[in-house]
Amino acid sequence: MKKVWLIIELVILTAGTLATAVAQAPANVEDLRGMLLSQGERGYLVGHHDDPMYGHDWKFEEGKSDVLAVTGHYPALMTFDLGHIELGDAANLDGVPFDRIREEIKKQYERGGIVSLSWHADNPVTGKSAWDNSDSTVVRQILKNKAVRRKFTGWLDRLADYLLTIPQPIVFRPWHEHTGSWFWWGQQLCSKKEYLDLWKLTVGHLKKRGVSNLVYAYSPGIEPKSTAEYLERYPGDKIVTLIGVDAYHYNGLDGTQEFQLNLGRMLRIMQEVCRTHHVAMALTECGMESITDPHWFTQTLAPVISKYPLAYVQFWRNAHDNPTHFYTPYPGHTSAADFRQFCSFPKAIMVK
Ligand code: BMA
Repeated sequence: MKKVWLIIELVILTAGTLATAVAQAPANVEDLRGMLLSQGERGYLVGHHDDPMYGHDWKFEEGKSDVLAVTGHYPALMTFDLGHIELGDAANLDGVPFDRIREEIKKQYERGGIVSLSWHADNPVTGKSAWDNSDSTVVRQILKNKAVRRKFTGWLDRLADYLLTIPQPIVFRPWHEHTGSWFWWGQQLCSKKEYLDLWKLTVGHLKKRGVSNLVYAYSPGIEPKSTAEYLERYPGDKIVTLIGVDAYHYNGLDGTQEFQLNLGRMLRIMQEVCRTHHVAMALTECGMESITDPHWFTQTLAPVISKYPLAYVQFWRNAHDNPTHFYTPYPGHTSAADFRQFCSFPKAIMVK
């Protein structure tokens, strides 16, 4: 009998949690800001990059999602990347058409969810990718060299043209992981002032072009060791609404302790920042590639994040063309049951 009640209770709890997911998507940028700032008290939106675009072994199938297939629900946050919008391309750096991103944003808000966009912009000096860190004068040249500045503001115009076609309020997360030095805007590639001026140029230009549907996210990597280091290149509360961290679990089971220590330190730092700044906090990217630990979500990640008021937890993408590059399980994967459990925790928010 007891067992039966326990099962019924669990079913009610699970159904209740999932049914009370985000009831209504924010209608405008003020709603989104308000939602993010108070979201942490209610629980974290579960997020997945490129979720409805492709998965472990499929691509562009209407309504499909690996998260949906495993949990029965869509993630409440979907994230997409605008890399190559600056080139005037029809599809982004991972082959996802920008028209399709616009359509999926609309669908996600109809479900009651939200969207965040990142931008792996190419290197405007060398013409290579965002990861081309061969030249440490790129940001300076954007700011000081007339020809490069003209080229770059042209890129911002293309970004603005696209954003102006999106009516929904969006979390925009440019110049991310800048505390590392793998992107052309990274720590060793520009000075503090140059980095901050890059932000100002970006935000100012988009505003000038009439883009008014963005709240901005600041998302360092796990390099900062203190609040001061975390805030070293912080653009300020007037620009930023949400602070985060991009934290990945490397080295399989051997890397568990290191991941938990790094993530724990970053979350403590971010909570400290939230005490003195009017911002929300989130895990802006995370995951364990290939999820070789079948209990990673409930036993490695959950214990570290459980006591923090995170607005969202965003898992990276499940590539369709690289069988080991995935961060949420697909049906049949050894971590599927664990992820399902993680997504049914009372604090985890999904959408129908
Ligand atoms: C990286 C990898 C790449 C991808 C890039 C931009 O982390 O997933 O395969 O091209 O992000 O989305």
